[in-house]
Amino acid sequence: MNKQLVLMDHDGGVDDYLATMLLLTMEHIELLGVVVTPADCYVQPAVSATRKIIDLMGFSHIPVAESTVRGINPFPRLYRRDSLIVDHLPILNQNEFLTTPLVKQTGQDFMVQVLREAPEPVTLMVTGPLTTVAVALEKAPDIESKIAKIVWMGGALNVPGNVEKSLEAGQDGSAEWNVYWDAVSAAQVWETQIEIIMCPLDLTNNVPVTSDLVQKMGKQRHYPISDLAGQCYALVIPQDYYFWDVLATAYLGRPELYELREWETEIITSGISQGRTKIVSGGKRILAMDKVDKDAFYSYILQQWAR
Ligand SMILES: [Ca+2]
Repeated sequence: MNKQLVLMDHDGGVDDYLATMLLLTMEHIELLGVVVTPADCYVQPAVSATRKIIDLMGFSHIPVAESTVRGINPFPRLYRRDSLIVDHLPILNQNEFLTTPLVKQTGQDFMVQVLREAPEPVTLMVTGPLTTVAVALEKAPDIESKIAKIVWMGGALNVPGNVEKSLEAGQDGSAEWNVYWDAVSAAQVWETQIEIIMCPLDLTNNVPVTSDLVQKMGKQRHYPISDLAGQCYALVIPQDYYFWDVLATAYLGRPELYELREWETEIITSGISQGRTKIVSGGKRILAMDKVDKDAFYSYILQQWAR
């Protein structure tokens, strides 16, 4: 059986590492590399933690690349410092040396090269802003035909965004952070013909990280990956935390657990709704994950991390 080719582009938040850990357990997928976009993180510890996770999971042939793109609205420092914490978790620091390679090219150039060299179109699994994708497409428009689809954690369609009005002066609260970091790039990707399957807040709001589930990860502690997942979620359990990036990524493993729905949308790039994914008749047709079998999803991740 030919494996499905995937290139991951994450942005270094706690659930980005967990999404990477989930993707690496999927046997039908060949992961061609991981690009780290410098958004919800400090990029050096985020790149380092990513390489350590890939080492720990025994896939140290998979290259990691650091994207050097820029956003417009920085993520709050309180979110970004989680990258530093994860990079220092004891289970990720048992070895003297890192084996997983960090490529010399920038993440955006690496994305271009991987797509050009791939024998067939590649699925992009994006759990951060779309900036690296947009910059890669701008540098090399020919890669558009090598992108099978983009599965993306992003957007808020019929629910409020998560860019809080109190935090970001002048905003109306409709934007989701991955769009808001750089709505111009998201809009550029919207202008392409690439199929987009997005996991919006409409769905993730229904799938919280529960205390019960984190404790179940602990009960599987003889499995190092479940232990690491539980440690990561323990960090964020005082906040309202949802399976954002992990829920989006699980779609690649168990698409049958999801119902998709088509919408016509546009990205608002300026003004008080900057970063909003707005439903507009005549806009780009995208597919949004609309429903998920939550219990089956919870069981799936527990089972995948039991290793
Ligand atoms: Ca993310």
